[in-house]
Amino acid sequence: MPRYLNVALGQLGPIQRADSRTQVVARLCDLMHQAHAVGAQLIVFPELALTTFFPRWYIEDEAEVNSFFERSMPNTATQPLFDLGRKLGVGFYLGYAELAQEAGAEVRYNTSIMVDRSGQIVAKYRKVHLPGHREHEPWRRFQHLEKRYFTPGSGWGVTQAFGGVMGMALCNDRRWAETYRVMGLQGVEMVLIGYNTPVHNAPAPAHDDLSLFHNQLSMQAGAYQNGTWVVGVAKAGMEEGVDSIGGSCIVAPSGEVVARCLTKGDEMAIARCDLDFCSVYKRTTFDFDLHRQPHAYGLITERKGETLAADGSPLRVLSQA
Ligand code: CDT
Repeated sequence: MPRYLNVALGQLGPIQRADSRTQVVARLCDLMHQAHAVGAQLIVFPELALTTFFPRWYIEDEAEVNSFFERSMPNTATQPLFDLGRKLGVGFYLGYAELAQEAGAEVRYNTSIMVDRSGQIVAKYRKVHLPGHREHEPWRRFQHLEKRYFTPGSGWGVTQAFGGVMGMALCNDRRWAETYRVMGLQGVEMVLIGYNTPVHNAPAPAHDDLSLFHNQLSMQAGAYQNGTWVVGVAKAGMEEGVDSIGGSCIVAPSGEVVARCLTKGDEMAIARCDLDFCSVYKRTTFDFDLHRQPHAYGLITERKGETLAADGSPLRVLSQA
């Protein structure tokens, strides 16, 4: 008996700064209704799906920064989405900015949650790969201050939910092979990923024309090399003067795209995903137990990059004899 999961893309168009959370949640609920009408059991929403993508601004006032964060989940603004999901029997993935309390201090994370079909939060993920920069860089057309506003999360777990082995990642994580492989080693069958990706990349403007290609390339490679479904969902379009890519899609373990959004606005698309299709890849080409060679991969965890050790200290340069 195949394990089918009907998964919907819940792509959002732009959210402007003046838009209230109540307005945004109404849009999410509308997408959920559309998904339910065509048989979805799970809908995936973007990263930071409740507000505009605020890391584009350098904000000095801490209270103003915190106004983009959620102190609890669900909360008054998001409760209608949880209620609707429970009523319709549709689970969801939602990205938001989380203000956590840890040992009496506030810590900011870029977070996603997985909510099951009964409206219960069954997993939480905090973004590991925070892109961009920490200080104000006025030469840019707009900022990308995720390193300033967020603390990195600790890693990727997987969760038994929706009849399969589910994982989560957020935006920049999707470009890193390690993201998928750490979950692949835990048998992941579907990775849910929300993203906000400006078309323009200030340090590498020559890549702007390739931004949609790189988005899809990363998710297709991650899916194929780990024998997993990958569901990537954008917040797209012209938000506060910054254009972001769409291209939300569902990728099969074969690496093939089976569903894709066509616009840069609020849009729902759906695919029937057979979770058992993963095993064709996991038991053959990517049978990790049979074929991986961990003895050759030591540098992956020993080093941060070409010049730094994993702890960030400089690598010793060996003098040439
Ligand atoms: N949100 C996010 O992670 N966006 C990045 C933009 C990279 S340019 C600093 C991404 O990888 O899509």
